[in-house]
Formats: sequence, structure tokens, C-alpha cells
Amino acid sequence: MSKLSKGLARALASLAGAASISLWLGAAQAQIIDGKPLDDAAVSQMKPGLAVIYFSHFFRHIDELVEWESYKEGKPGDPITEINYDVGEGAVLTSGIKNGIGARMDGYIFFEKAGDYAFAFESNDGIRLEIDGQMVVEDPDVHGDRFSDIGMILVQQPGWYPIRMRYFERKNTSTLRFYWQTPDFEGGTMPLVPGEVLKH
Ligand SMILES: [Ca+2]
Repeated sequence: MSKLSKGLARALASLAGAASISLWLGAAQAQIIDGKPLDDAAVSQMKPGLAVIYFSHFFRHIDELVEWESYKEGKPGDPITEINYDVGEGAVLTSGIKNGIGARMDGYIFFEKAGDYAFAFESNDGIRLEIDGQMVVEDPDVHGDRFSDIGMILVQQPGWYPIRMRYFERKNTSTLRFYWQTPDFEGGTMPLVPGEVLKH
């Protein structure tokens, strides 16, 4: 994505009445999700929210967290359900830790229908989202509260698909909000991704 369109996506995402996002999305490149969704037997075994592993370090970039994971074990935390955190200087996600923490969240996300889905974050600090093994959207470095670009996917078959999210908070305040737009979206602000579509 060019610098100009990146700026445009941010500006649109931050508009309160963001009906204009729909216009923008028509021009964005969707990644095609053409893997097989999870089978029914596996779905019946799943628990609410995303599983999470925490890594204690003052990260500066998501790539650094990925590298850290390759030789550190990390510490599991309570699952992450609705991703709607604006905690100021408080504890990050379910870690109980306020600063210098990275999180890798894994599980499945439910797409009720085939069609176009869009995703965006409000984050402080870095975030990266992968769905079915494909990188969809990221804002991977140290920054204050801001909106990410919008990432789009085209789901060919409804069902549950693997989702992986990496996030870190370096210091001071932290924020993480996860928004989407489903094929039924009728305009307005992008809603939060509801907790019930995330399992592990
Ligand atoms: Ca911060």
C-alpha cells in the first residue's frame, strides 16, 4: 500500500461517521481465504476466546517478538475474549503486567458468510494480524494510540479459520481494539469484533 493510501485509510478509519470506508474498501486488495474451515468435531471442542502466551521484554517491533518466541517459552495467560482494551497505564490484556510485555494470541475466528471482511485496529503499541496463515493488517512498531490501515480478506467458504495476533506494549499507556466489517455491513463506524466469534 502506498504512503498516500495508508494515510487515507487511517484518516477514514478515524472518522466518526465512517460511511466513506465502504467507498474506500472497493479499491483495496482483498486476500483470498481459500483454505478449509475447521470441521464440526473440532469446533465442538473449542473454548471461548483466544489462547494467549506472554513474553516479558521491552519490544520495539513485532518482528522482535517473533524472534523472541523462537528461543523463549513465554507464560500462558487467561484467554482473550472481546478485544476492547483502553487501560491507560494499567495492566496489559490478561497479563497483570503494565509495561514491557508481548502477547501472541491464537485460535479461530468465525465467518458466518462467504464474502468480503475488513479488519482494523486501534493500538498502542504494535500489532499484527494473520488469518489462515496470511498477514492481513499490521501496525508493528512503537506508537501512541492510533488506527491501523484496513486489511481485507475474501472468504470463500463460511466457517472457523485460524487466527493469530501478536501485540506488544513497551511503556506508558496501552490500547488494543479490534474492529471489523462483515459482508452485511450497512455503513457507519466499524464495530468491534464480538467476543463470541473468537475461540481456541
Ligand atoms: Ca505504550
